[in-house]
Amino acid sequence: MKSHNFPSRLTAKFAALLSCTTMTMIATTTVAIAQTTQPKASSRIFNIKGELVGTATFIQTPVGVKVDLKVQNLAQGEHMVHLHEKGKCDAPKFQTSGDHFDPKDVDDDEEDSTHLHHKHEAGKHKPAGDLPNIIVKQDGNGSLTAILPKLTLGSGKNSLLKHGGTSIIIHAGANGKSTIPNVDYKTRIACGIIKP
Ligand SMILES: [Cu+2]
Repeated sequence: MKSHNFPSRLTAKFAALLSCTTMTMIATTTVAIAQTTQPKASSRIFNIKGELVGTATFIQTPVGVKVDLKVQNLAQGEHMVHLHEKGKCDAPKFQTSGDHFDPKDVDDDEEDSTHLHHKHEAGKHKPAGDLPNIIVKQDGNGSLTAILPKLTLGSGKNSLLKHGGTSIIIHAGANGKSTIPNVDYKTRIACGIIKP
C-alpha cells in the first residue's frame, strides 16, 4: 500500500510545484505588460559635489506625466525646478543639460500663432517641462508633486525619454531671490538624468 501511496504523493507535490511556477510566470508576464502600458522613469539628483540631494519619479497618466520630487540637504527657501532638454549633468555648472525642455507640437504651433501677441504681451510662456517651485524647509527637505500635461514617457519629441534624453535641474532660487548668499538665483545647483 505504501509503495503506491509514495509516488502519488510525489506526483501531487510535483503538480503543486508546477502550478506554482506557472502562476509565477503568469504574474511576471502581467507585471511586464503593466509596465509597458504605464511607462515609468526616475532620476537621482546630485549637487555639484556629486552628493545625492534628491530623487524624482515620473509616471505616465492619461492627463500627462506625473512627477514626484523629494529633495534633501538643500538650502532653505524657494527653488526653481525645470526639466532640461538633454540627458547630461556635468558638474559644476550643469550647462550640458541644455536649455529648458520645451518641445513644440502641431497643436501648440496653431495655438501660438493665434495667441502669439497675447502671450508675448503677458510674457508668460511657460516651457512644457517647467515644474512649480519647490519649497525647501529649514531641515533641508522638500517635496512636490505635479502633472506635466504636454509631456509623455512614450515616443516622440515630447517624451522625457526621447533620443538624447532629458534631465531635471534645481536652481539656487526663484523669483529673483537666491537661497545661497552671493550665488545668482538662476545658478544650477543640482542635476539628475531622467532614465527609464
Ligand atoms: Cu532650469
